[in-house]
Amino acid sequence: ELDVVTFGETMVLLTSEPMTPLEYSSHFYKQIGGAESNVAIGLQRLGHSVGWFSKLGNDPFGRYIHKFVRGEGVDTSRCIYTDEAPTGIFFKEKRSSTDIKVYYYRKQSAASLLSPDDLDEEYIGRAKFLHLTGITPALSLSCREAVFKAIEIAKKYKVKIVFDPNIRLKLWTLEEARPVLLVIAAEADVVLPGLDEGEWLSGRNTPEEIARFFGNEKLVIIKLGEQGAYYRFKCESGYVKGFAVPQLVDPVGAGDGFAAGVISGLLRNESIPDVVKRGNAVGAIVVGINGDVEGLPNEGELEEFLQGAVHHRD
Ligand code: KDG
Repeated sequence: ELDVVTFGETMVLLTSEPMTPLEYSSHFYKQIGGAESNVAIGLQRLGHSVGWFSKLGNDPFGRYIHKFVRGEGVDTSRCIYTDEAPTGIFFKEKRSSTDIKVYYYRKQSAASLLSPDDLDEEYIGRAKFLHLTGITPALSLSCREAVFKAIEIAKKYKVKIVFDPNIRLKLWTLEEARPVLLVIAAEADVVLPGLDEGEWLSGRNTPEEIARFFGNEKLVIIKLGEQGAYYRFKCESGYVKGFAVPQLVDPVGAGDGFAAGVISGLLRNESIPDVVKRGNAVGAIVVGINGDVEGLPNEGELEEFLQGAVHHRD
């Protein structure tokens, strides 16, 4: 019995030497990154049971990703290996903690071959939540179909859908992305856009208007970075202040940490403001540490942070 199931592309992440342009970096740190596995690992560390799957290349990087995610305790039993394509990789160039660029080498990767046939209906159907991101439908047509099949399964088994739009303009244009992401958002029970994503998708520009655009029957949480987040669910709405970030080291992965915190709060049946606070807290912790998953806190670390935390000043 899993609390959460998620799927999508995880890549080997090669990070250049600190403050060194990629072009001049001779050494690279090998890590992993992928929005969905980041969320899966975050939730697992917070004590929940999670399943993550992908299509991996039958190569050393595919096996490395599989072992890493499994090593965190995430159920990877539905991962599939293929000989048809290699595991995707990406590079992170850190010129400073605020100037970070990523370079993808993922076109026609193993994960882009994921298709509806790769989904185990019962496996998804038994979960409490299905977590989806807007990255997967951008990877290929078959990936997009897999996302829609997963939504169908979730509806059939009454699994709640959490959707993070995660718009990646290196993968598709806004014009291509918008209609697809809006359909997924409409099917979701929980939608977690950043403010700019909310603006792009809705054409509106305040958190209140954006949340209203997505509808009244779902929990919409608009991420506002250090300022925290705005939520709306039926007739409940409000701002939840963010936390002061002691040291901004690497903002990549903050949104995934936020999603893990939110889903964790929902699984614990917390009040909506507390759910949002938990998302804010995990996001704030993640940005203080290098890497996409390295900073995700375990339960004790999150409790400690929440007890000693200082709110962000306006
Ligand atoms: O949210 C962080 C992700 O963007 C990163 O881990 C890599 O999944 C990734 C992507 O497609 O950008």
